[in-house]
Amino acid sequence: MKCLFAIFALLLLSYTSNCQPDIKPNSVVPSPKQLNYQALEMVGFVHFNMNTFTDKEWGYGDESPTIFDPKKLDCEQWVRAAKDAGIKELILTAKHHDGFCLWPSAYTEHSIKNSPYKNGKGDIVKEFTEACAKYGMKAGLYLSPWDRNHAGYATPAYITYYKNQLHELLSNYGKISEVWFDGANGGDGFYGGAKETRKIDKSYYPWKEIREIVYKLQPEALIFSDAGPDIHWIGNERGIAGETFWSMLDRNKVAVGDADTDYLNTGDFYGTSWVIGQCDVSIRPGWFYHAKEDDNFRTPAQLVDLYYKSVGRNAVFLLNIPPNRDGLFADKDVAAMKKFREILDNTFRDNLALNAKVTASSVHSGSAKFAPGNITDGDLNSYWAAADNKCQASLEIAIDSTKKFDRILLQEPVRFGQRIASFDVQVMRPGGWQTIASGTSIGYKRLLKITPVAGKKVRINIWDANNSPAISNFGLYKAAGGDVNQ
Ligand code: FUL
Repeated sequence: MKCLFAIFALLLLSYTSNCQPDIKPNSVVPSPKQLNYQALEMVGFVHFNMNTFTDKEWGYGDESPTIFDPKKLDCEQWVRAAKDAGIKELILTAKHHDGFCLWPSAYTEHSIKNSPYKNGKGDIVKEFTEACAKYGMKAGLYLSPWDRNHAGYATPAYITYYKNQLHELLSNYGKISEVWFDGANGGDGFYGGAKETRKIDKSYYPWKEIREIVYKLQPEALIFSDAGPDIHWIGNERGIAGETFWSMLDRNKVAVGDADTDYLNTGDFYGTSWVIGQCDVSIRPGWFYHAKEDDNFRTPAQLVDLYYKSVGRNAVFLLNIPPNRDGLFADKDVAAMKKFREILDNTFRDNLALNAKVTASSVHSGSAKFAPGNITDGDLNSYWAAADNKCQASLEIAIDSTKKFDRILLQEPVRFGQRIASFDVQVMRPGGWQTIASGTSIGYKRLLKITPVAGKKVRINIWDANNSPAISNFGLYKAAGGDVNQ
């Protein structure tokens, strides 16, 4: 009987807490597709095109298609290596600034159809998207707005051409998850033989119409550019987000190819649109493969550090791996990526705070739905929230005093907006509370590196927030070998 009563009470409690409305969201929140994208954490870039064969970073546009011939091209090798590194989406340079197209576009002769690759019958965009589909990898495409080959560049004719190419790419290759619009634009080039400098101004590209094409043909795709609207550049090509990073931006303050890099690097606490920050960086010095850089790639430890400085600061990590002239990722790059993932997995395998008891200075409506213990239950969907009128609160987490930790993880339930603006973390030492870390923004994920410490309680103090604070996940970890403080 007693048992039946307990079961009934539990059911009632879970029913009433499920019925409880969520906390009031901020006025700026992510779209469902942005929420999913942020949770990918890590995406990959594949810079592979004419430059791979000319040893350049920016081709002039007069390169002959006859030199494009990757003899062992295997897009599945790229996808498998990316998957092993924890990459969830790959973005291919279908066309870079030199204008050469990796698919047999109907609108130009400057493409793979005039190359020796598969006797002109090849289509690398097709091979790439099929390989992605086979392994459950999302596929994205980079279609450079700047085209140093096209005779009509800087005139309306090129805009028509560009839109036609977008139509081809977004209609014929299945689901495309991201379209990447680069900001580099206008300058000297071949331009159909004119060999001159062509400048364009901000009004040249009809961005609104271009975005409409993307959303019409691929409604679930996200658009990247300096100005979003879904994902924005982080303001440097080193893969590093600002120590403080807001997922909000004032989109009136940014434009493709003309944005304040400091602004992009921190986002905007007062921003009126949700735009995810994306940290792009190459595993090698160049974006494209150069044999002379074969011994100059980022070490696993450096890649792990970049993960802390991108994902660990509320942004998404975009790592470029350039295939070589055979059309394959270099073995050394693959090994470094694999080791990188191993180190991360080892560090974040055991959460010392998992299932720990938690108390809070304030709990929204006193309901179990917002219970402090939700931050250590291992479920990203459940969350603790303070009462509506509070912008400050603290939580105490009981932990095993014998175990040292040196990594702290905090996550906000960002579907309600990014709220916390200042916090610190303390540990109970024999002499009292000792502050071990402090920070500003949290967002989707905040990772903190500290010197190893142990204690029987940890306290999170939230000092400032733009709405009642909420946390969905908290973790304490011990760094694995290769995960170093830098
Ligand atoms: C830049 C381009 O100019 C580089 O070549 C590279 O594609 C990088 C990811 O974006 O703006």
